[in-house]
Amino acid sequence: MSSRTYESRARTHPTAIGRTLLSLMAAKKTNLCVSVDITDAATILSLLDAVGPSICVAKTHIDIIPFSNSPSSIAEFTAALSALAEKHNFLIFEDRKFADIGSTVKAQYGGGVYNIAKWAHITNAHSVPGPGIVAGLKEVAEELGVTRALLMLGEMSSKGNLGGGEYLAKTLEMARGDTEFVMGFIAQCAVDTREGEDWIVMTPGVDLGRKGDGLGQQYNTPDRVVREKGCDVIIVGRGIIGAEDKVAKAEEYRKAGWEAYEKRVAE
Ligand code: BMP
Repeated sequence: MSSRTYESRARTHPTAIGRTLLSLMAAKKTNLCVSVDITDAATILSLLDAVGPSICVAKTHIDIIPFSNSPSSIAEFTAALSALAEKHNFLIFEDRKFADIGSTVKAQYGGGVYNIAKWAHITNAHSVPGPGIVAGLKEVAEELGVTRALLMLGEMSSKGNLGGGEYLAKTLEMARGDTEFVMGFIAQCAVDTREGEDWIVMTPGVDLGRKGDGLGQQYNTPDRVVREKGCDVIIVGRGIIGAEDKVAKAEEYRKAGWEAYEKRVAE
């Protein structure tokens, strides 16, 4: 696990998006990614405008939004989302979990109805299909001339998932094939790092109170995942979006995540 500060890693991270992310985390003192798993587009936008100062990343599942209310078009929503990211200095992560061959993910990432590559700085992919998935996604970013980064799913938070261990080790090997595009992992712990490597680990399954959700989700505290397990970014969904005072709750998670990080680099 890294005892280096986000600031120092921001200067040397091999991916451009990684450098941007680590640097804004240090500037805003936040390692909190809010997962806006909400089906109403306008509610997502107003929530992000309110919690924007507390977060480093906004994670979306754009395919859960029916776009039946205002904003009623995907383009209008993604433009407003991008404007909020600019205004509050956070990055957008579309949690698409690509899982197909290179040629198919190219079409899914670059086109379709969502045009994910046009507005999401970060997306993620399963390693099951092999390295062609990384190459396919990267080609989209290159063809569009945009700076993008990928997280590989190495281990999930849910009970009984097949990740971790050998699977994570093989995913890490795959990530090593493109250190300029793959910025890190979705995982529950820091990954084995060779001299000169730096992987950003973003971790879902974080809650300050609950242990699970009855559908397999498993939660750990910010202290456990950041200080003890060496993860870099906490991903919190229902812990924030389900709270009465979402702004106060986001601040509570930001503080908990930041304190855990400060302890880790001091240890
Ligand atoms: P919540 O904090 O409400 O449990 O939400 C977690 C979010 O993170 C969901 O959007 C889910 O899709 C995502 N996620 C996860 O929970 N576990 C993983 O291993 C990977 C995920 O992307």
